[in-house]
Amino acid sequence: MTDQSLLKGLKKRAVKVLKDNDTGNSTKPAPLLYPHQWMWDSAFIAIGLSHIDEERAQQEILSLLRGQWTNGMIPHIIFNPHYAKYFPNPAFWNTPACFSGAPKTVQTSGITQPPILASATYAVFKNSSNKKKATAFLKKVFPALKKYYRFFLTYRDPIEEGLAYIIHPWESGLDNSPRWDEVLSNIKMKWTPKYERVDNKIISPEQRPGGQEYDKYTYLVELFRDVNYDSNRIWDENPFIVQPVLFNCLLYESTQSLKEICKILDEDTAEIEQWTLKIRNGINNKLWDKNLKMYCDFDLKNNRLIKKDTIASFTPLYAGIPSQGIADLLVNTLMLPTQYWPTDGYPLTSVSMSAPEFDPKKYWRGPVWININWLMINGLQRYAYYEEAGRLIEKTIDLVLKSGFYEYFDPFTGKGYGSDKFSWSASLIIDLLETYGKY
Ligand code: 2M8
Repeated sequence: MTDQSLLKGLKKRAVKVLKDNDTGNSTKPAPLLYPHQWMWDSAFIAIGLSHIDEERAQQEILSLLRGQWTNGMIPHIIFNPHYAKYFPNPAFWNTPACFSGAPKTVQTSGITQPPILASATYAVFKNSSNKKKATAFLKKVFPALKKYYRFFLTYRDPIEEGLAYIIHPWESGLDNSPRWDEVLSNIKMKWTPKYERVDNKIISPEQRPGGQEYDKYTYLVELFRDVNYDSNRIWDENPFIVQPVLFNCLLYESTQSLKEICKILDEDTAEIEQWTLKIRNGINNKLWDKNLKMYCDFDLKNNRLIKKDTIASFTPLYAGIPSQGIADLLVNTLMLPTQYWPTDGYPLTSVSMSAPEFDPKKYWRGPVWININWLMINGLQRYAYYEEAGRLIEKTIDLVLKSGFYEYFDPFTGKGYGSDKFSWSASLIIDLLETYGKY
């Protein structure tokens, strides 16, 4: 067990990262690399903030809702007009000119991100000591939240399978994952986008996605802009339409949280309960591969399962989707020293160490991420793997004690990569320290 004074110091430093990245109403994910407000980052950030400043945690979520489109979508970036250096910038997305339902008061991107927001909102409520104020906060955000989740069932599940699809790797949150390699390499671009990257001037290019991937990312944004962000045309014309397991597990768990929020507010739960049932069946019926004994993503354009050994396949544990028997199988694989839990290093790798694509340095292709460890700690607890969850908490805390609040980490050496002072790393460490205080 780690020395208590070390942990106190760690918490202080984590709080400072969040304070330094605070831009007023919201928290940027990182000082230079990500200078705006990001959707799932802010959800993770609100969870950590809820332990240190309840009102500020609520504010983080309220700030995100400013960006909501009239169709219910909450965009993955809300731009801060004071920071210019990020690509693609607001002019590139050009959302208000292309889509009349985009907000007029803030500039946003035109895609969303993994929908963990309702679960974060519920956590903010549960962690609050002033329940009266926290209930008023829930009342305020509930209509927008419900509209956001209805967006997925309405616009992102046209064939009614109970599975939301994503339209861009950036929507997955796991942007450069090997899961998208084949879909991306099959995209025949009708033009070559012209643009200038900023990210690889701030961070060493070996830790960031390559030029070919960025061309495809940019090409897809141009395509959405050209069809005015119209859902039907994107469904017809976009070569990247994928139903990811991580995304749908967070969607599922959030509908459960939304149901709990309904109970607190005395709202009807019938519609939400239907969503929950549909999504659970969708994940178990379509994304579980019986032969491989693995949860996969589904590529709707090429009509096939994406069978890649990455950590996303284990996220159904977080949402409580698998039976105990299947959970036992998943946990067994997760802990193998040849797969996600290196013997002398730091778990969990984001891609299996046995996969040909595994790269311990590159963004979403092998390094350890704190948000993923946090999801898996919750998943292990959910299936009563308390000892394993405890070991993962200790290893995660050791990692940031050794290297600081980096964006991602080398699973063998613990070296930090990407941006230093990364907000969700700090925020989720605060949550782990507060929730599992004995560590
Ligand atoms: C990364 O994604 C952004 C694009 O959205 C980028 O690379 O510029 C991902 O790790 C994503 O999951 C994260 O939300 C974002 C901000 O931390 O950075």
